[in-house]
Amino acid sequence: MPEPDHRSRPGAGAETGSPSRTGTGPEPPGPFRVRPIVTRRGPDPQQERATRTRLLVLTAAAELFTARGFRHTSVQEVADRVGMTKGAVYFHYPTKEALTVAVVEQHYARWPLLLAAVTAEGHGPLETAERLLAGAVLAFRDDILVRAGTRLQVERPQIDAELPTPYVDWTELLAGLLARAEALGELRAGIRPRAAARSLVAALFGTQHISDVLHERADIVEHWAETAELLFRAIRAD
Ligand code: LUB
Repeated sequence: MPEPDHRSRPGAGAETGSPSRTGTGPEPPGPFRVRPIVTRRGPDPQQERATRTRLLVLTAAAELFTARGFRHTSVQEVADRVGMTKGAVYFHYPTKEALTVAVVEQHYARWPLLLAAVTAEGHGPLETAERLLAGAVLAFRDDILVRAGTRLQVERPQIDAELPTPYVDWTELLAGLLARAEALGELRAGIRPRAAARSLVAALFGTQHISDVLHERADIVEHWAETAELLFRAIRAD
């Protein structure tokens, strides 16, 4: 473990790892589990500073991973980007793999926030699914941590770390919404919620990937609008 420099708090080794990994209790069921957070009696300025530092590091890493991928990004470059020593970065994330896992976890941490925002709009389940996917599309275009997490998932075979399992949480979430839509008579007869959920996830994954490769996602919104119209017309009852 490298020595922390002056930017880091000595004795805070237990904080290494991702910010969302601080809890140890059992995870509640359901997709996009939010890990429990250790609560404190009052604000801890050192803790807050460490959290801010980690976010800066993760954002810099996400920019580099998005542009160059895992293999062509070094911890030294991440450190240079945030004006820290490599040792200070290693203090928070002991390996490039730990940094990578933390970035991918931040990707998935975005979705509970989107889900809460869309759910608060109070639409029916099918409309909720449509709006969630439209919101995800904007994040694939604009959110550097989402973009980095997506590229890193594609590079899984090159990364010697256990990344969160991709695709399953979105499939679970959409299958649940479509099952509710079915119960309300909103689904076309014969449409199976889970099969339709898998198709939606595959379609969105494919759309964002193709748009990324061909146009750096500049056309993702239009392309997803086309595909979503086709798919939701197929699954919605007349
Ligand atoms: C989504 C990606 C990219 C699925 O859920 C995931 O893991 C995803 C990254 O791995 O697309 C499409 C909703």
